[in-house]
Amino acid sequence: MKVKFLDLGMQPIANNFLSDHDQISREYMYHLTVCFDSETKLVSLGEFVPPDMMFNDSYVYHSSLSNTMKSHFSNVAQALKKEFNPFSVLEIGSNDGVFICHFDKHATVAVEPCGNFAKITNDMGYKTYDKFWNNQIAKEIVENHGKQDLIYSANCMCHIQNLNEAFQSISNVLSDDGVFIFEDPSLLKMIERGSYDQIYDEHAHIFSITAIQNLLNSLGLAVFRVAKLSVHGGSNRIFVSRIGSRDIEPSVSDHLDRENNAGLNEISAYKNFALRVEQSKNQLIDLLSEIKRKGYKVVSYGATSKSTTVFNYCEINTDLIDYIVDITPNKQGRLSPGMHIPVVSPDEGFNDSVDYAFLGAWNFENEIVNKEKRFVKRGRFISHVPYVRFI
Ligand code: DWN
Repeated sequence: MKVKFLDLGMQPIANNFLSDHDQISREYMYHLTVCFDSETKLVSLGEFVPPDMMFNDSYVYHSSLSNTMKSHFSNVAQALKKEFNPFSVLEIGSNDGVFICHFDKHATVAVEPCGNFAKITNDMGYKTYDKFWNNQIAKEIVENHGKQDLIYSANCMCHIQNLNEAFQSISNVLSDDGVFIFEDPSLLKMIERGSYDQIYDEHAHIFSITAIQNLLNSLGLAVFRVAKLSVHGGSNRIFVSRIGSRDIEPSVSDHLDRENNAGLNEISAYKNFALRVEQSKNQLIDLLSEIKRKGYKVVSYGATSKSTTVFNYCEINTDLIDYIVDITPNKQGRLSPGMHIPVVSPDEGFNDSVDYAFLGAWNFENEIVNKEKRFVKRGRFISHVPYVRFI
């Protein structure tokens, strides 16, 4: 039975940065709610947005724009090559090629539904299918490239609404003793940190290991290792093989125990989380209002999908945040989804006139604080994770 535990109100498409009045007047909004399934233990959105409204030729998020993520993907690529020595590699959701660029072009194939990004990796020489991951493309890959020894996917499986089909298709493409490795935000970390902004249209599900194990087992697949990652506010890297083909390592039961102890298998933990989310909203509005009342200039740093959730849920607009700075060229010169806060480059907007900066990209706190040493001497960053505070 699915139980709704959180209501984040009407929300826009998190990465739909707007460039003109026509786009503003046609802006798509949907009701963002979150449910817990008491049988499968899966946490999912109450309403899904049609995938091609989110992932298309105008998609703006580039994984390689952060040094943290560039070295993260370089490290994982080296480690996987060393441990599994795969003959063939498939990446699902290859974005700008930040992971596959470490593999041999002739032994690697990718699937990426955002045409602008599929073009980048095709131009780099990696065969990339400009398609959503499903049964159909899985068949095409087996026909054209054979079964795959290593299937990797980062921050993509949780975007796929029909998980049964997605995992079944992976099983169909995986070679008999192949490994499927995927990483996505951790539900446990989200609950512990109160980081409700992990919830937006693209994140159709937030995974616990418990829910993933239930799903995969029913398809003849097993989780044999789980690694905790610090990226994206706390993620899990989940290692999967066919049931019986590898020993299950202690990290799996460690994670299952931790989730159980945190109450993730019961609805009450989610209801408590919802109360904390409401407190966080009130505290953030109070803090920003107080600073504004005193006449200070406040901007936001990082026009993230996460900050779309925060700003729309808390109804934070240009009364409280003057503008957002972000290094992504495709976001600059546009208005943020829903609240229509202007986005400019850090070179243009992050200058001595800024007193406070809300860290929309709080998951890159170290990288950004190190980069902005000059600001830190004078102004202050604000974060709402794990609670509303000055950094
Ligand atoms: O799964 C997803 C994750 C991986 O990325 C997607 N659904 C969409 C996206 O979510 P996000 O927008 O919340 O991701 P980030 O990685 O937190 O976005 C960081 C933003 O901050 C980017 O727009 C780049 C920007 N940035 C910046 O302006 N200066 C980042 C850094 C590190 C900087 O120094």
